Amino acid sequence: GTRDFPSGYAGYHNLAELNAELNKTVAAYPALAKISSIGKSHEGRDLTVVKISDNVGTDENEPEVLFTCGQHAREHLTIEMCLRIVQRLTSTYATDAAVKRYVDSREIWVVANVNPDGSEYDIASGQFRSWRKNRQGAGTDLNRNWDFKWGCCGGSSGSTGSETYRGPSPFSAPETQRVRDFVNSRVVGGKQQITSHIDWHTYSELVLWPYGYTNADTAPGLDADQARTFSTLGRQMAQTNGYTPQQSSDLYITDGGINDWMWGVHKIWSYTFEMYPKDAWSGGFYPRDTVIERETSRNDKAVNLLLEYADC
Ligand code: ING
Ligand code: ZN
Repeated sequence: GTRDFPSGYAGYHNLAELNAELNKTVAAYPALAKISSIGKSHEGRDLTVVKISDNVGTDENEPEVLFTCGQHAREHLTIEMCLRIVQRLTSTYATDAAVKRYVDSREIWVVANVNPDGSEYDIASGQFRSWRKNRQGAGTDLNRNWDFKWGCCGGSSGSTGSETYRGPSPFSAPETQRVRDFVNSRVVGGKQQITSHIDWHTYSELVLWPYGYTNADTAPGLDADQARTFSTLGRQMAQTNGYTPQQSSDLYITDGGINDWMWGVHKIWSYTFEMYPKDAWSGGFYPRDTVIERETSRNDKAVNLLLEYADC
């Protein structure tokens, strides 16, 4: 990118650069990729979704997979991850037999920046503000604003100034509303078409799965078989990227998180990936742009695995 960022970060895409890249990809592969708005952020920026599929203009009866990035403003490497997913699934379609199979047999949705107000604020004027929340008032933690066990269990805060402020009510944030409405719109004939999902975060190198609100392995709506499936696929994906796999409440309790809503409400196999680095000493939320290629391609196999199992 060309924006005003401290040196060593120009390889990251700000919002305008992200949109330019996504538009470029759609222009280069119009039969495979399509971009649309799912509505506006609090400050009026478009939230966009890229659809990738063969016959991309047609709603086919195929399993659907969702990737979401950037719920948290300062986690810029995740934006690069979603951008890579879009670029890889289109540019290698003609040469990678597995990619062709996924694109032909699934409908893949990528929301590359769920919190554009926050990410733009985080880097405005060449600053790294380490901003996490959206830009509504003092900011809401979008990943505590989802309406499943919202605020139930000490895994979020009711104080506006807190980094994990859950908002005054579930879905009080326009950004979570828009993604909710999009996911709800994929219910066709009473059946949710989206079967699987990864929400990308940084950092710690983890693969996490529901529930986040309770330490219990099983809970209403999550039986032992389902918990085993979450764990099996989670561990399999973690084997490909070297991340540590665990139920998300083993990290810490969260309530109102996106994965719990995706599973609790829609029975979508929903994971959180915490990307590079493993610890604060390797750049924390701001690793140099020299790692982007290595650390996003590191997840190619895990993404393929999720796409592979999306018909389960
Ligand atoms: N971490 C996630 C967070 O929202 C997480 C971790 C996600 C825990 C989902 C449990 C469930 O706090 C970061 N870095 O945002
Ligand atoms: Zn995060």
